[in-house]
Amino acid sequence: MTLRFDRIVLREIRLPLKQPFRISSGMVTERRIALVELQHPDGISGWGECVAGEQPNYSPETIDTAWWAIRTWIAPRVRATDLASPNVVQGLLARDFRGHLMAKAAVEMAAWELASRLEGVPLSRMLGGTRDQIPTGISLGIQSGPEALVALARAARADGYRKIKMKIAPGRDVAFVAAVREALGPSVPLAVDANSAYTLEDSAVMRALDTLELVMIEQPLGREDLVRHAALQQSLRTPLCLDESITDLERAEDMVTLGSGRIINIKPGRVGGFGASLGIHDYCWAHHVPVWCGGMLESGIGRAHNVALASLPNFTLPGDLSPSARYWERDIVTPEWTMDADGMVRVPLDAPGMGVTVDMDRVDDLTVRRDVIG
Ligand code: OSB
Ligand code: MG
Repeated sequence: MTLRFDRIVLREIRLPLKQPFRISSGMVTERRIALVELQHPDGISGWGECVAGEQPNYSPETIDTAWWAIRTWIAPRVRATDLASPNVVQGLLARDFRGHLMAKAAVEMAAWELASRLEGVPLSRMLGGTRDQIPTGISLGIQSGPEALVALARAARADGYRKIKMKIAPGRDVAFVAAVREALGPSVPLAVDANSAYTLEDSAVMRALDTLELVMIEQPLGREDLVRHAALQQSLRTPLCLDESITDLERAEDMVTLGSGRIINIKPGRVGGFGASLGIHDYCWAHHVPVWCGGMLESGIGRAHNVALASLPNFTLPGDLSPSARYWERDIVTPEWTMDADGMVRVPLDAPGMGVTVDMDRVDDLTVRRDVIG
């Protein structure tokens, strides 16, 4: 069946988090999530989720800029057109059209999901995935004090998580992370994520973190910065991992050329979708740079896309792919996402597409805005 979609339904849902999530640049208590449904003329839908937040504190995009971009520029380029494969969508959305990568990704990834349903294959396998389960890590938000963080880290370990990442900010860093290292012992994989809260002036903090045997320090410096990250990496034993700074394949190439980091957190929603993610994955594999799949507090739809991507062979570090119950009282897909006692999330391989069903009653209940294009 030809890949095409004549109608796009945009929905905004509000999904309250069980616990507020704080990073160095802001806090979220309720997610405002834009969902994309691409409708094929034969009645089959492909689903996507936009990872843009409510505030421009992680990237310049927000749910509202993404909504506008999808309506105004993205939909007219790809709707009601026969597409040779989902691979062409990235190119169609790139020509003379800068930025808006999260908005583009929501539609691009929905096109892949639709294509995998039309072809009758699991999304994971359409992307080139080879694994059937993914080792999973947790990302813990900034807490009021070291004791609170230690308690959460202990609980995460007991749940089976394979990696514990802690958000840090100036003043809430070394003492917090050292307390967790002390409490959990030397062999537990720990990481930190600064979301760009530091500068090269903070070398004392970085040197102290460097003694804590971390798997990585994620995005310590500015989101557009590769030069200073290279200088910092030179001075540390701990690998730097870049998240915000890697917006496309060329930025990944620059990271390797400059030595700005040794690991990449690929979030398909950040880089414009699966096409760019596959390019970054393959490049990193060829250059012996491990990658892992980060999260953006997605609902079960975004989670499905991330799990499918994380099944590719060079995703060798645990992904931030916590199960549904960690975030929500009730997710918007069935079955909900779960993790076993060994910290593994199963890749759904017994059905075409993303492998979970959108709970339309639940989505309807949560929808606060709806827009139909076409
Ligand atoms: O930097 O990885 C990040 C959430 C919001 C914004 C940025 C980040 C995060 C996370 C959440 O770490 C990970 C998850 O989805 O569980
Ligand atoms: Mg990050």
